[in-house]
Amino acid sequence: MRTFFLLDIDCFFASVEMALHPELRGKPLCIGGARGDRGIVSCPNYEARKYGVRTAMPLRTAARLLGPEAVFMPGNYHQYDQYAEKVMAILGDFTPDVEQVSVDEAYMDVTGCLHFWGDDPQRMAQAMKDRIQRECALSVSIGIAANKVCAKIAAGLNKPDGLLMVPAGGEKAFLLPLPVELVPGIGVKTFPKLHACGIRTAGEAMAYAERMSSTPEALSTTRGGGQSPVLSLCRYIASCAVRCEKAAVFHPHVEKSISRDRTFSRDTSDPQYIRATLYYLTERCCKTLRQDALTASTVSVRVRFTNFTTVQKQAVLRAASSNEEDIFGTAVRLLAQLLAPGILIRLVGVKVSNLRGTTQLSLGVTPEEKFSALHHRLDGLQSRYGYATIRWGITCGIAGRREEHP
Ligand code: DCP
Ligand code: MG
Repeated sequence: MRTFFLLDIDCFFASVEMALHPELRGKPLCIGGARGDRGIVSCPNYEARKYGVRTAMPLRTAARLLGPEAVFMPGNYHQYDQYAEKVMAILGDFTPDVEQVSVDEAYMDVTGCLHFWGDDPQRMAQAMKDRIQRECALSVSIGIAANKVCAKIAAGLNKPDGLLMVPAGGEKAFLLPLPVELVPGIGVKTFPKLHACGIRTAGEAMAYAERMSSTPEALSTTRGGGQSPVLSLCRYIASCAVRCEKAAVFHPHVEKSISRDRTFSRDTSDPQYIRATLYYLTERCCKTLRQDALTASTVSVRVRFTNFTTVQKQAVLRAASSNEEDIFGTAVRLLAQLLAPGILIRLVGVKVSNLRGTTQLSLGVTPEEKFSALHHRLDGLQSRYGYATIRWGITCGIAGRREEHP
């Protein structure tokens, strides 16, 4: 039997700003841009959430909901990275088994360390919360359970400043009444499929999985060769009701494309600046490809003009790749076909698709393999020390500007 923690920092970006500027505490605060900017809110604090402001809402809508008292800030991403690193280092003092899964979130397997805390997971979690509060002035929420999924749900249920433990053996009772939307790892597009089968709660999904297991359909396969997606999801949910490591977060969807785009803070026709932004966005796509051991064989570029008309061009690469040299080379040719001198644009974006896994062994001999090795090294350095530590010259023109942040 194992014990997992999931720790998530409460309204992360806003909390860092409140830690750095305590006078902001108690006021509605939105990170993402100035009040009148065209972008979106990346993080509202809990005071702003009381007014209905949510992540990804346009800044102008948030400004309308919040009134003049609210504070808007563009965000200082370098500081956020540093705070996240500090928090992760603290977690490492409690257990060697820390798996960071997003900028402000980590799973921990604390099974082997519980004896230091009198075998009391809640005592250990409280000590972790206290230390992060004392050393970083950040509040976090922790979920505790015998599997990762229940730990993650528990962390989310009691936010902010939460500490919720699912008692060992109580996983099923905990999950039964919860809406399926709270089970992590299920894509939003799947919910209607579950609803169409009359499944709205985790309990209903478990019952469906059990019912189907004793029917011939369970043994039959769909045309794709696997079991029906609804049944596989229900089985996944049922697996979360047991105490085991296997109920790890589910990833039912293989990504079909990866895209990144950027709305400029001011419309621009500056070709160098647009090119630099396109390179930066291509880099973001390539990093994701490399991280997931994928290559892409199709590239498309999208441009939106001041009047909101959007145009797009697509091309197939000579060979599937995850290297900027290949993908940007094609993307920049497509961009040239979409831009006209002096014409202002408000957005540029790049998408890579036709993805497949990389299985070939790289020997580092061909130029492509050498570039690939170089990019992996750079990815490692940038993720450890920050993007600005080492960068390609072409992106220097956007250094420190909002366009630079993913
Ligand atoms: N973030 C972002 N855009 C998104 C989602 C998140 O820029 N679409 C950033 C801002 C968040 C940070 O990532 O502060 C962490 O994301 P979370 O989902 O953990 O959200 P918060 O920490 O803001 O809130 P919560 O208290 O719900 O964890
Ligand atoms: Mg968070």
